[in-house]
This record gives sequence, structure tokens and C-alpha cells, in this order.
Amino acid sequence: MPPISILIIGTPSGPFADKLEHNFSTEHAGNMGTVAALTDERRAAIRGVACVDGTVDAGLIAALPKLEIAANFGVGYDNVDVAAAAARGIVVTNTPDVLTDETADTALGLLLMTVRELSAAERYLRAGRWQAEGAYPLTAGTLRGRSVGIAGLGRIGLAVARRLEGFGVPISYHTRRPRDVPYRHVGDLTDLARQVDTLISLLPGGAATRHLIGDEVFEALGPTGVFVNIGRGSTVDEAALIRALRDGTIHAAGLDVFEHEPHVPAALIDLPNAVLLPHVGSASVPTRDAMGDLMARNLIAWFNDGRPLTPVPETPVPTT
Ligand code: 8YV
Repeated sequence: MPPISILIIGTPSGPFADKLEHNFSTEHAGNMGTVAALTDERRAAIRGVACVDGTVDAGLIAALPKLEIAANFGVGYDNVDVAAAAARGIVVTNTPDVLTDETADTALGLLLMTVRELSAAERYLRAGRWQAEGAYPLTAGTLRGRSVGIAGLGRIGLAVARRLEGFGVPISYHTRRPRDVPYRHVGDLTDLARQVDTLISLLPGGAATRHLIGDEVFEALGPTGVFVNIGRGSTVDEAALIRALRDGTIHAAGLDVFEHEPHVPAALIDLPNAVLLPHVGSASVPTRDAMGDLMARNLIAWFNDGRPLTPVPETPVPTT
């Protein structure tokens, strides 16, 4: 049997790149997922997509008449048009679990960096200012006495909450429905922001969550408020966040994700009370290898026996 043809979007690196090449006949598209360079015959033969970086939009799906599965590299899949996939019976898979701990670790690191100004303190030392000017100024912020709200208590949110237990801070969370967890549920996001002074967002991207966090939430969080975003940049009204940081509506923010990555507005970069990371939540070699391996195994499992390992709920797998 000739090998199954798949389209790789983005540039895989690590052992899973070899796994894909070994198991499939691969076509390569740039990050835009463009298939324009392929002959009609090669395009029509593609049965799977491995999306390492970029998007799988309705146009791409329409251009691939034999497509059966789109395997995404990442737990979030707002870069894949799942409605268009579901309408064609195409299965979408993501990479949950394997990045949970890494991303939760990053969230806690970012929280501490933000509250205690650790990156600014390091810059101070490197600039020779400790010796020249004396000790770094005491930080107004501390985790002591804070109460933390988590927006979005999925796998990563739960892992963040468990880590926070070790820090001895009270924890509440916002999800649509309460979960069976030992933390206080708050049914409304603005209410949650009002009841805590530290808000960590792990909300997923997509139309339903776009700009959910804006003026109202920042005002509710208040002048001692710290906002940390490790979910998706699209969930935040970035202009409102910049205003809130600038005029003291909130105290500080730690961001790993942005509205238009990799673009980060100069106005954010200029703000001393914003800690900014270039979307590194899951970005260690072991974790990215595990994500790539799971993405490849989803494709292999689908073509072997029609049972992908981690399909997303919007595109159920046929049970025949
Ligand atoms: C990655 C992520 O940055 O899994 C996700 O949803 O945001 C991150 O782990 C991304 O998937 C890599 O492109």
C-alpha cells in the first residue's frame, strides 16, 4: 500500500518530526497552511494534517477533499476551525495532559515574577545598580495575604490551584458549572475579580471568550490587583489592559500570551508593571517532544484503527 499522505503546517523539530516522516508521505506548507504550491493531484491525496504552528481554517479544509483528521500541536485548538471540520466529519485532535505540569509551573513562575518584580530586580542587578545605588526598592506586592481567583479550571487550572495550595493562599475559581473541587466557585467572572486581588486566567481562545476580560474585570480586580494570563491573548481586551496598568486601575500584570502574537504592543513593553513572556508556557524540550509525539500518535492511531487518542469534543469520532 502506498504511504498515507499528510500535510505538515509549521516546522516540526525533535523526534516526532522523524516519526511523521517515517510513518507518512509528508507534504510541507508554511505557517499559513498554504497548499498553493502543490499540484492538484498531491493536494487531493492529503488525508491528514499535522498542525505544528499556524492555522487550519475553512479555506484549507475546503482545499483538501480527502482530509480525515487534523492533529493539532497544543492543547488549545482555537487555531483550527472545528465547526468546518465537524461539518465535513473531519476529526480534530489536540495534546492535553502532557503539557499540564509544565504550563502550571510557568504560571506560578510568572505570578511570582509579577508580584515580587523578580525580572525587574534581576535587570537592576545586571545593570550594576545594586552596587551603585543600593538595594532594589521593597516591592509593594507580596503573595502574603492575597486571595487568588482562577478563570477556567480545566486540567491546567487545576494543576495551578494545587500548586497554589502550597503557597497558603485562598483559592476561588470561575467556570460555567461548579466542579467537584475544594475551591470556591464563582459563577460570574467579574464577581470573581471583585472577590479576589489576584486573577490567573487560563481561559481558552475562540469566539465565545473573545475580550471577556476588559475594563469591567480590571475595575473589579482593583488597585492592588494582579492579573496573570497564561491562556489565550484573545480573551483579553489588550487596550483596556494597557489603560488599567497605566492608570493604576490594577497593580501589575504577568502575560505569557497576547492578542496578536508574536506582536506585542510597544505600549505594553514600555510599562514597568507588566512582566512579559514570549508564550513559553509549555516550551521545554521534553514537554514539546511529548506534545509532538502525542500529535503523531493521534495520526498513526487514526489511520491504523480509526481510534485517535485525544479527539476534541466538537468533532466526535465515528463509532462504527
Ligand atoms: C504552545 C499552547 O505554545 O498548548 C497550547 O495550547 O498554547 C502551547 O502549549 C502551542 O501550542 C505551540 O504552538
